[in-house]
Amino acid sequence: MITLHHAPQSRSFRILWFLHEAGLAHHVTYHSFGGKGLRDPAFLALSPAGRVPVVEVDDQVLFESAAILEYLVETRAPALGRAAGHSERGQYLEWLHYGETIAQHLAQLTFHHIVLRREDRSPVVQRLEALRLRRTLEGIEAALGDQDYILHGGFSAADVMIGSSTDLARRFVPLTGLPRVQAWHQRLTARPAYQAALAADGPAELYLHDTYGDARG
Ligand SMILES: N[C@@H](CCC(=O)N[C@@H](CS)C(=O)NCC(=O)O)C(=O)O
Repeated sequence: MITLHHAPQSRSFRILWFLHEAGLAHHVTYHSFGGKGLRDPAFLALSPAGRVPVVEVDDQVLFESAAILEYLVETRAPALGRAAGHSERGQYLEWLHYGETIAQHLAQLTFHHIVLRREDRSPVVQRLEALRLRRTLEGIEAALGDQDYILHGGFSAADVMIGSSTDLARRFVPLTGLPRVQAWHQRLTARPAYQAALAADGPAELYLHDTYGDARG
């Protein structure tokens, strides 16, 4: 049995969604960003920086979402990846890790719209990070071309990685002017596995509004 340490509306959704895509039996241990839970010594023993996701699998503990996805693809769901030697291997790895390029801006925007006290928030950071986040989505728009998914060969864990971050990005930047990203995002969120993961995400505690800042128009 795979155990996923998860917090709602966070990067661990990537793993939750993937587990449903791959049809892998799993147990979810829910954590909260409130309180000291993620800094508890017992949790720090699993995740050195006190972050989610963490996965317990095959008698090991794994952290870092892209590494976890790679491991699960390699050991249990090869059809959702591109193995070494595959013509799309390089692109697969690029987009798998691009999720963190998107997420770094999401983290800044989350701090400056939600987490920090109002007087500590920076409108400059809010504006700059929204522009930089938008730029990451423009990169996906250009790469999608006429494809249904980010790789020509079809749906993969790379779509899960960048799709999850794009889903959160909509809260800070509108997807207007990005028609391929919009269609791809709709395609992803209509997938039964995405919907099943959403139902298991747990109660929202971070993003209580649909949109913040620029995305409010
Ligand atoms: N690169 C890591 C980042 C993990 C990460 O920062 N997770 C956030 C949630 S999205 C977290 O656990 N934050 C808790 C904290 O900063 O205390 C990954 O992709 O797994």
